Amino acid sequence: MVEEKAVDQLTLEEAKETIGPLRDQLTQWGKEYYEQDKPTVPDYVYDREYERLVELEARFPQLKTADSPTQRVGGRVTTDLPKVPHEIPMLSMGDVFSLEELLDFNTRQQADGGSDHPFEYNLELKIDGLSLSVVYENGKLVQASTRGNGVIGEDVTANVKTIKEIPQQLNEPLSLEFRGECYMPKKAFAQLNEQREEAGQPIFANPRNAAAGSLRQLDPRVTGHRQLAAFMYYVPEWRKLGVTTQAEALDRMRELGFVVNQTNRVVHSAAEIRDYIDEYTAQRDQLAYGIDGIVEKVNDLATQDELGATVKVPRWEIAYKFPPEEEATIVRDIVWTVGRTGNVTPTAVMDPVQLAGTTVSRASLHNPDYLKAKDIRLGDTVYLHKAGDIIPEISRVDLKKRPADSQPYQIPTQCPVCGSDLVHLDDEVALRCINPMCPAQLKEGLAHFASRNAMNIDGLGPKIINQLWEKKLVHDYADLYQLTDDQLLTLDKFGEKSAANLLTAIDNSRHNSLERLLFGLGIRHVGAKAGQLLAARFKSMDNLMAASQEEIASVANIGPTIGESVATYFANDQVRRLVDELKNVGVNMTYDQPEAGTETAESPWNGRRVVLTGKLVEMTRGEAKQWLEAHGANVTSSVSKKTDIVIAGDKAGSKLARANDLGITVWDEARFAQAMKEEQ
Ligand code: 1X8
Repeated sequence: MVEEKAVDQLTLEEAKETIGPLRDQLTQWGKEYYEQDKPTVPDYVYDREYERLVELEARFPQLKTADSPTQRVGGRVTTDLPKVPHEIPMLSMGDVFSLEELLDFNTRQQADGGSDHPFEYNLELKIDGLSLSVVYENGKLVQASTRGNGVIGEDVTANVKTIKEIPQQLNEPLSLEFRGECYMPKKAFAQLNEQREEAGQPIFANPRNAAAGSLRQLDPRVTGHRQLAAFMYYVPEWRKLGVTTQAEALDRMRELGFVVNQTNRVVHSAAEIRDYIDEYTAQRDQLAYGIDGIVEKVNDLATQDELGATVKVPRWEIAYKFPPEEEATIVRDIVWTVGRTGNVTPTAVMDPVQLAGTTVSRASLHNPDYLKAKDIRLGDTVYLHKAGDIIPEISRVDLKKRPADSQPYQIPTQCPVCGSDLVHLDDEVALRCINPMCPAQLKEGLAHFASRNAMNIDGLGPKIINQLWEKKLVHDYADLYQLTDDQLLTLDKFGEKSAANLLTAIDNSRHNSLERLLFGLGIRHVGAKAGQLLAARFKSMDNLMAASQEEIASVANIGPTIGESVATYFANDQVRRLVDELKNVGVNMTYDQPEAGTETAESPWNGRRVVLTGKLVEMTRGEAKQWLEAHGANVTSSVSKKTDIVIAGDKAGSKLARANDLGITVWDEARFAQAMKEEQ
């Protein structure tokens, strides 16, 4: 074979001739590898040719096609990167949302630090990107890693070498770690999304996600084309730099060859802090990169060390987060969806608007009380913001723009899916459909049954369940175990291989230990932890079904609420029939081995002590508790030094105050919702 010409030597004509066959070859190899599990070439051959295609497409974007193997989501480009431990943990930062809170923080910080005068602060912009650690030996870049969970990050050395702001060689032969923020400039982000949209690829929600996605590529060439940038801002071992203040550390980093943001300012008073915040709040949209707040650091580095850190965050720095952006739009519809537990929730559907980097057209209205309290009506002009910069929420109605013929919105009295009467149970704000055979609930229930912490049926996600449901192939959990190859082949994009894989996954789940089934059934209040406790105590489904409410309630950590719920559940004839059917199709009904912790071992929540306080809007405290426990957390009722995280909703009172006194990490609901999303 003739030696291949380097991509940068090719003419457009030559590129045209090579790119088609190359794409076909890679597609074929990809199929063999991913779908048939039968690769016909070694990985390095695939990788080499794949890289050639990436290069070709980068040099001749006009030759790029939507069906190119490089456009596939998932696949090789997003597989796991090697892990690296951080010798000095990469902490996150506490945050405040107003100048008042910031000044309160400063007063407390000064008192805690035993200082009789206000600290000098260095103010910096909070860049909307992801934290990066870079390690140099004798002035040479040897390792770069992401924050990961703060203790273990991902090795992104090869990718970071493509970022021109990060020198591979420092101007001095230092051996030291530096930290900063990797980000994607606004322009690069807009261009990237434009390209992706044209190529039919999913677009990135915001520059932060784009930067994270680009930095975590397996192929550094892909990263290289993403125009990432970085600002450095921290030296954990500052003494080795010969500096005494944060402002000096920034200057030294610049001398060493890093790009350091020039906007930092040393300040001494509340007035100066306010001015800085005001200036950058106003300039924010004009900057070439996204910022989501201001970082305030005690300028004197020795004082920083004295202040130290709580379990999670340094005491010497804090983030002031900008108030969320607001956009006006019009409510066109309110749609109601039925969840697994029969909870019927309203969602406002609005004219799409751009909000903090994404297009938004829907916002949850949570429950009828919320809707009534805000008096949101069809045709209303409303203001949207993003809670915690993530979840779209209606902040208020513009009454001046309300149409003259507007009517209060009528809350439905019938289930939108099955038509049965809706009820408001005592002590609940939620509207519920209590028909246990409501199709919406059954469908959601199937998804829960198959989910990772329940029966763990790999490949059986909501989309496939939806198809199985629409084709009337399954009605209840037991039907899953009767599915055949022929039936699965009728589903979209299902071939022999995927059908066989799914059948195997379903078949394997028959042998799960009892606790998974108990959780999977979706009995109210029975999370993964309660399932585990009940399975361990009763050993078999028959024993549990024969137990009285009191016996169940008396199990340690179970209590009367779960006791009543479980007893009521198993007293139902339909439930008993379902259990019989599950037995008949061979689902294991006994407790096998203590599985405690194994399935949740990887969750960052495992073993964490969490306290919930205040009123949550997106979910009930019970649901939050259930989720946390399913992910291995210990949810306790009082705040102590041992508490890891306090999740505080609206009107949180003494527990929140105590958490603040003890310096415990406090999350708002949006932050928690984000963490839940990350765990999905
Ligand atoms: C995060 C960030 C910091 C700074 C800027 N942007 C960020 N996203 C800064 O210090 N200038 S510090 C930080 C953290 O400690 N997690």
